[in-house]
Amino acid sequence: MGRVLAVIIWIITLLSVLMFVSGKWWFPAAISEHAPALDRQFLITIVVVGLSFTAAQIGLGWMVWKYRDTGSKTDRAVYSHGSNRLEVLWTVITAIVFITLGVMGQSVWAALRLHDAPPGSYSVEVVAQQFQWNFHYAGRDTKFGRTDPQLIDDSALNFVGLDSSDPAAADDAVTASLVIPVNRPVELRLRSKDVIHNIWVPQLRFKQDLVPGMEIKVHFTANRVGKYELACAELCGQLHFKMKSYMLVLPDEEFQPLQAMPQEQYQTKVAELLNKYPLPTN
Ligand SMILES: [Cu+2]
Repeated sequence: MGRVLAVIIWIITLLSVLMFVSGKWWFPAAISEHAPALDRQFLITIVVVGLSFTAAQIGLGWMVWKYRDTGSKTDRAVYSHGSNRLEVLWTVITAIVFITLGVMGQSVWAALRLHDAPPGSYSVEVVAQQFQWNFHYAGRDTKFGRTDPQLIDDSALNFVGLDSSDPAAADDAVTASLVIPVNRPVELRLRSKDVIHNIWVPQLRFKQDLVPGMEIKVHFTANRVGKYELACAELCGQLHFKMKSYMLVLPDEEFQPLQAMPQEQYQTKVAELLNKYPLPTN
């Protein structure tokens, strides 16, 4: 029985490794400037973790094989207190490996979150709520109209609490899809009206929490035109699964005219563009 168990452990290990090595199940094609650095870091991490996993499982199988019950009456169990030296050694090695991986990866993560968006970035206010996305655009004047939580009225479709008496609000648009220009840095100002949500577009290699009471600023540059699925990646309530939308990355000739459109025309045009672009196939 001991031998069978050892072989099963080795087979499961081999199949698990093959799943990754085959490349059949992998990320979708990336569409952002920072993606290659992130993917490189991910690959390093998965190789290091994969090697440790394989070594540990081969060792486990070998122990199961070696110390299996052979039916011999003279084989007696030995009690061991363990080895402090070994415990310290593998804890220190593990700590060094994981801290090194963390330090190597933090520059990509921090560049998009802790540094200010580059000048000339296109800004979008994102207001998440159970269970929908609201994207607030500044319009032609590039100035966001004043918003006030007191003015939020979902029944009147004022989801972000836009103050219509503010002149800067006159050309603002609020839609359920994220529309951004290609090859230009985009800054998102993330807020939530109720619980923690998470904005995630796998192709962007970007994922960030939206926390009530905080405005979190992040930025990135999308470099491929198209339509991509956008999901809430934080279990935010019973209808969490419905909290999905699309991100449109548009070329200049389609993006610029949108900026000049009043809210109603803007919505119609966005719906048209959402129909025009197919979802990526890889
Ligand atoms: Cu959510």
